[in-house]
Amino acid sequence: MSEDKKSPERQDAPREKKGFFGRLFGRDRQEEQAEEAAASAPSPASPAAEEPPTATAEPAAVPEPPTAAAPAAAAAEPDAGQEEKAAGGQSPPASTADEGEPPAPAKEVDEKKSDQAEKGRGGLFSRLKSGLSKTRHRFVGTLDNLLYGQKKIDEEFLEELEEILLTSDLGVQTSYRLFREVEERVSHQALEDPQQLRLFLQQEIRKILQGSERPWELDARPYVIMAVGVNGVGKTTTIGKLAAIFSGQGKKVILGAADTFRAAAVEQLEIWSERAGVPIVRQKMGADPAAVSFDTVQAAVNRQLDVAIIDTAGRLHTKVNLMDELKKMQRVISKALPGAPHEILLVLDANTGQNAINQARMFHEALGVTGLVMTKLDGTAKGGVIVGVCDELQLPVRYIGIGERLEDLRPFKADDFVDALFDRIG
Ligand SMILES: Nc1nc2c(ncn2[C@@H]2O[C@H](COP(=O)(O)OP(=O)(O)OP(=O)(O)O)[C@@H](O)[C@H]2O)c(=O)[nH]1
Ligand SMILES: [Mg+2]
Repeated sequence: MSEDKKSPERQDAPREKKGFFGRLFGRDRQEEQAEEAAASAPSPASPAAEEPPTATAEPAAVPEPPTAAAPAAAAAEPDAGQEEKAAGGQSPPASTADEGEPPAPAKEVDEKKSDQAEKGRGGLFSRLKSGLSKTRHRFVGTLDNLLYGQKKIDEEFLEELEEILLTSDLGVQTSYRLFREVEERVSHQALEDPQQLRLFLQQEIRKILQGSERPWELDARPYVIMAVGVNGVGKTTTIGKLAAIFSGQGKKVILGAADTFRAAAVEQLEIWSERAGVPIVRQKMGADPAAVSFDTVQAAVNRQLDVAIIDTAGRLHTKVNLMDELKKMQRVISKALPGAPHEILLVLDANTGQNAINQARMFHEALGVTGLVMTKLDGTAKGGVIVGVCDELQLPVRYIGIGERLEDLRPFKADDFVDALFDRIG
């Protein structure tokens, strides 16, 4: 921690921070409690108990056999209607020139620079920029206010910077690390100009995010993806969009409606399956999610499909029994196809701020998450949390969600993200 390096005047800062952290974590707990209350209301206590035993497609060797399984043949066939074009295209490579250039002093210069960036990247970048506008205002906007007219980096400036970093939702650990690095450079006179500091932070955040931009190779056939995450983060929507994207790339996709807690959840996935023109495996409400997963994978194998994507119920990471059920699904899937699931895709909602970091830790610990999707970056000022998640978890971010439209699920490009985030606010 940075306290040991501080001057006596700055010894007050930790006390302030304690109050600040108290508020921070208090808020997260409230959010968790609200989630818990919302989640516990509609879910039947034990879906498996409601399911009458029928002939099962599951091999006897499975340790915790699902109680029921409709045959894979019961899966709905592809619906030809309403197919949407997938937004599978990647953004053009982003410029990383920002860090090497002196910061533009005047607003006109900023706008010109921004216009040039637009031309190079087209409308996708501008959509990302507008999606990230709330986060940009909260973090970079506040930072720019601090930097405005500032000639030198002094104690007072550093204190304000520390506060900005901590309130930016980058995550406590990441904020402290970045702040310590700034302090270190300032104390060695390696960072003297406040404008250099903007470039330094931009560069550090870029490095963190670049570590999580890794190619997603679907290196098995069928490639089985199990989407997990707490209630309402956007799992089903993301699965639907992914189905359309993969299908648009010529891959044969099947969906598994293993969120059997709510009838509406199956219907929601069915609508997406129709839109994407891909089949879906489903059973009635309350069926064993592991059985649905098993059937989905078996159908993908039998029909020689490329990708199977399995939806799961919104789980509270604090409820161990629910996490156990996800583990059971994982085991059952591996019985249907050794090596599967190939991807445990954790969906996180940027609105949950730093709580997303806790969720990522818990899910990773329990299931071994292999990839992330960060949704709803458009409606929140807390999008900085993606930096904390990447820094602490070091997991690949596959896609980001910047809106409800199909094309708003975008492959994660660290350079585009950082450029959009640090774009000067006109
Ligand atoms: N603005 C915005 N809304 C999104 C995004 N992704 C998902 N949503 C919305 O978030 C809401 C919840 O999405 P779902 O896909 O139902 O979430 P879920 O995780 O499956 O929820 P449960 O099944 O209840 O656990 C829906 O209204 C989606 O349209 C996004 O990137 N931006
Ligand atoms: Mg859902």
